[in-house]
This record gives sequence, structure tokens and C-alpha cells, in this order.
Amino acid sequence: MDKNAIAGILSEIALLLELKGENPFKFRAYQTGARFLESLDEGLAVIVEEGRLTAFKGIGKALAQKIETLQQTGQLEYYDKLVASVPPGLVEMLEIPGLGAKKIKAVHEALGVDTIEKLQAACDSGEVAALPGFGEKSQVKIITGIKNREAYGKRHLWWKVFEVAEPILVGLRALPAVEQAEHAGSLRRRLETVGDLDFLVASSDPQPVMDWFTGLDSVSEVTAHGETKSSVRLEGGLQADLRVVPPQQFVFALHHFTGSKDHNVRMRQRALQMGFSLTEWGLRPESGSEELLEENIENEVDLFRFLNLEYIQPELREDLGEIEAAETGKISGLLEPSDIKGVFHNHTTASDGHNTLDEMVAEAEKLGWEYLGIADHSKASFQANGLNEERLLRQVEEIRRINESGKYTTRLLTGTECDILPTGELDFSDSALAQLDYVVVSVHSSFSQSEEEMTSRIIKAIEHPHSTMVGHLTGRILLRREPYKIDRQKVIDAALANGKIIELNANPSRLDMDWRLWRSAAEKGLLCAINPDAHSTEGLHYYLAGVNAARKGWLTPDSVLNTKPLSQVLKYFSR
Ligand code: DGT
Ligand code: CA
Ligand code: CA
Ligand code: ZN
Repeated sequence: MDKNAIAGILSEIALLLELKGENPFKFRAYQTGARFLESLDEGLAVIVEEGRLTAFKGIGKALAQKIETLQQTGQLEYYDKLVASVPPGLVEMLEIPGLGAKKIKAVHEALGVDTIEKLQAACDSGEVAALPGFGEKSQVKIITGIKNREAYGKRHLWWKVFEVAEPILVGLRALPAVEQAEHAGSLRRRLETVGDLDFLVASSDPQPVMDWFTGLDSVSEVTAHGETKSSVRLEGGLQADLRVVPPQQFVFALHHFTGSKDHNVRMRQRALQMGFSLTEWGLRPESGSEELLEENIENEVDLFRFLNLEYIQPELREDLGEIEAAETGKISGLLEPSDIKGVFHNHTTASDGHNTLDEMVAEAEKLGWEYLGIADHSKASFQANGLNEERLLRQVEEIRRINESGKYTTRLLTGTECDILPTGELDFSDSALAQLDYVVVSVHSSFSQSEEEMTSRIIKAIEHPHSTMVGHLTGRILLRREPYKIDRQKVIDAALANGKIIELNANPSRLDMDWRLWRSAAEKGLLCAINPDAHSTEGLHYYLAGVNAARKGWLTPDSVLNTKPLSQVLKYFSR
């Protein structure tokens, strides 16, 4: 078993122990163990072999033994027993936003609550509010949390479901009966969250295709198994639809099932105005003839051209003006993943990242990037092990040494993710900030300020002479945490007035600032930086989710700083 998988198990053990109300020293030891493994920069197998685990800080004999067992056998009896001893409903309660292990344990012990349904009932009857340490406010928070979990539980992060969908698509394409296969729906439009997966296949022999799909190992329930459409529920609750159409209908069905619904409605209106009826089956003259016009329409490019439109990328099909723009050819040249030449907002083991400077820059080199910016947390983010000025300046030195060593073709840039304090002041002195290539400013505290307070807090940071860009503008965590209250338009205007950048945080759970605001902001001249906010080498790959969101926001390379070569980026920073 590899170190990351073992770290996952140790974290889970910590949670389970906390749920059981064990001594904090005990579960913290497992948290420490998990963090140790995540940030380990040498091979675990070698350390185990040489019996050196206990030589590391915080790794006692008992913990070392468990890590060794997991490393060698991939199993741990202690863990299995622990999982079996905690009601699964308690673990599920951890998914309720704002409810931690301590409170879950308290309601479990006092009221015997061991499922979310029972928790809801206990809130409704006021029993939760009456518990010591809870009160009316906590109870309301739990009720809202349960509601959010239900609402959000119906949708899924695009990034997560794309990983599930891709192998299914590859499998479909490999079937002998399949002529063409594509994703459709919100998945193909790269919407940040997806309700269900849609697959579309062209085949004149649907039966074996349907059988293959409904027989997938990952299918937990078949909810429909028909001639042209099947629906399944996959493990984990995600639903998926497959439609199989005759090959000559494929292009029309693909356009229809890609959506969005609103885009489809507008396209159908347009066809009607030209005297044609456009449906998922095909295109035919409105009056008289029953004849379908599919001979000259072999793909979506042809379909759009038939309606006198330039090709509209699936990402843009949200009925936000794309059809008008396609009339005049104004929607080409969207940002592509290959345009990205580096990124700025990333963390290392110096704060709460899992990989070292060297590991991060080596990965950036593999991605072919010219530069990689490091922006670890500042000291106010103590929970993320934020750097004080001394540590920051030492990191700057280390980065210089790595750059001068000539070890990597990718150049490291020195930055910080500096906290915007509740007052709008920055967490580092001007003299420290002046030593850096750039400064990302972010809010990590006092989320409940009023809209006025939060807006002027962020604008004050934008006006600070040393700030370069605003990180994750609204703090939202998709499907989990609402954005804090903020007047986004005012902040955009302030960024424009001060020549500052707003980040498009590419973490698939953030995608913040939202793509819906980018088109008009970029038209006014706002510059974007696509930042993965990586906390590991894997996290760097999130830039792809950022590119998706940027495309949905109609961004072209011109509006994105990190499409520029290193020389221009440095020039921009030293303005
Ligand atoms: P989702 O699954 O909620 O993330 O969103 P979609 O867009 O994937 O929606 P879904 O799965 O219900 O349907 C896939 C596409 O099929 C949708 O984007 C457009 C098309 N479609 C479905 N129902 C209708 C409809 O009643 N009218 C029109 N015009 N199109 C529809
Ligand atoms: Ca869908
Ligand atoms: Ca669907
Ligand atoms: Zn942050």
C-alpha cells in the first residue's frame, strides 16, 4: 500500500476515534501520522525496511507498527474493527456542513441519535437545542446543514464525475456495435457541477450496447433498460443515461442531448425562422415534405453552418448570447489548456501543502511550464501553518538557490497567499511584500462579516500597493459552503481601477470567481490568472478545470496573464 493510501486510513482512524470520544492525544497522533506521510519526501518502503519510522518526530512505536503493517500487507485489523464499531450513520453525519465529530458524539451519547433522520427529528423536537453546549443557534445550523446536504447531494463535481465517465466512454467506443460515442449533457458542457451523466451512441445494433452498459461492474441498480435508452445508478449514487440512436441521427441527438435546454430552445426557434424543424431526430422542412435533411450534415459544425452559424463550443451553449455571437463569428479563439505557461497560487510543505518546492517544480517541468509561482499561507492562517516573515524570507532564499542551481527548466517565482485581515490590512509588512515577485491576497477568516464590510475589506486589499491578485474571491466551496456575502461587481470595478488581477481559482471545488461573471469583466479589461491553488503535485493538474471554467466565461488567451511567457510576466509584476 502506498503512503498516500496509508495516510488516508490514518486520517479516517483519527475521525473514528474522535467520533468514539477517545482521548484527544490518541486521535491527534493519527492525524500527525497522516500528515507526516503526506509530506514525506523519501520512499516509505525504504524507511520501513530500515526500521527508521520511530526516528521521525511524532511517530511512536504503536503508530509505526500500524504503518508498517499497512505498508506491507495493505490491511490492518485494528482499523477494520474500528470501522465496524462505529455506526455508519455517525460517519455520514460528518458530511453535514458545520457539524464536527465532537458534536456528533455528543448528540449520539445524549439522545441515541445514530442516523441523519433521527438527528433531523431531534432538531425538530428541540431536543438538540436543549443539550449543553448546543443552543438554538447550533440547532438551526444543523437543520440548514442537513438541508444543504440533501440539495447538494443531488449534484456532483464535474471533475470527479469526469473521472468516472471517461472510462465508460472509452469502453463504449471499443464495442464492435458502436460507430460513434460521446458525452452529452452538462458533462460535455463542462458545467462545474453535474446532475447525471449522459452518454450518446450511434449504432444500428443497440442491444449489445445496452447490455454492456447495464452490466458494468460499477452499476448498483438498473432503473431503465430499453431499446433506445437505459438508465443506471452507479456506486456512490451517481446516475447515468445512455441513449443509442441510428447513425444518421447521431449529430442531431448529440446536439439535442448536449443542451442546455435554453440553448436548444433558441436553436429550434432559429431553425423555424428559416423554415425548418430541428429536433433530436433530425432537421426537416417545416411545410409539406416529410423528407429529412441529413445528407449534408455529418457533424455539429455542419449543423451550425446550416443555420448560418459558426461552430459553438459545448462549453458556451448556455443561452448567454452565444447564438448572436456565432452569427458574426465572434466566439473563436477560446483559451486552450496548451496556452497555459505557468501558474501562481500554489502551496508547499512550508505551509499546508503536501509536496516540497523541488517536487512541485519538477511536476511543473513535466507539465511543460515556463514558471511556477509559490504562494504559501501567511501567519494569520495559523491553522494552515502559515509562514511568518522570517520563514517567508528564508523561502525566498531557497527559491533563489533552486533557480540558480539550473536543475529545472521551469523557473520558480516568489509569491505569498497573504491573508486579508478582517480590517482589510495585509498580514505582512510592506518591506516583506516588496521582496516578492507578486502577492495573492485572500480572505480566510471572519467569513460572517456583512456585505459592506467584506466588500470594503477586499477593496482595501486591492488598493494596497503591493497586492497583485485576489485569491478565491467569494470563498465558496461548491456543494458545501456558500460564498461569503460580497458585492462582486464593486470588487471587479476596484480591480479594474487599480490594475489588479482577479484569480480564477481552478480547484474543482472552488472555480471562483464564477465563470458567469468573466465575460463582461474581461470585456471591460479585467485580467485573469488561472491558479490551481495546488496543495500537492497532483493539484497542479487542476489548472484544466480552470481552463474549462475560463472557456465557459468566454475567455481568450489575451485576458489571462498566465498564457504570457516568463519575460512578459516578470515585466508585468515589476510595473
Ligand atoms: P444536469 O444533468 O442536471 O447536470 O443537466 P443536463 O444539461 O445534463 O440535463 P439532462 O441530463 O436533464 O438532459 C440532457 C440534455 O438533454 C439537456 O441539457 C438538454 C436536453 N433536454 C433534456 N430534456 C429536455 C427538454 O425538455 N427540452 C429540451 N429542449 N432539451 C432537453
Ligand atoms: Ca445530465
Ligand atoms: Ca440525463
Ligand atoms: Zn486560500
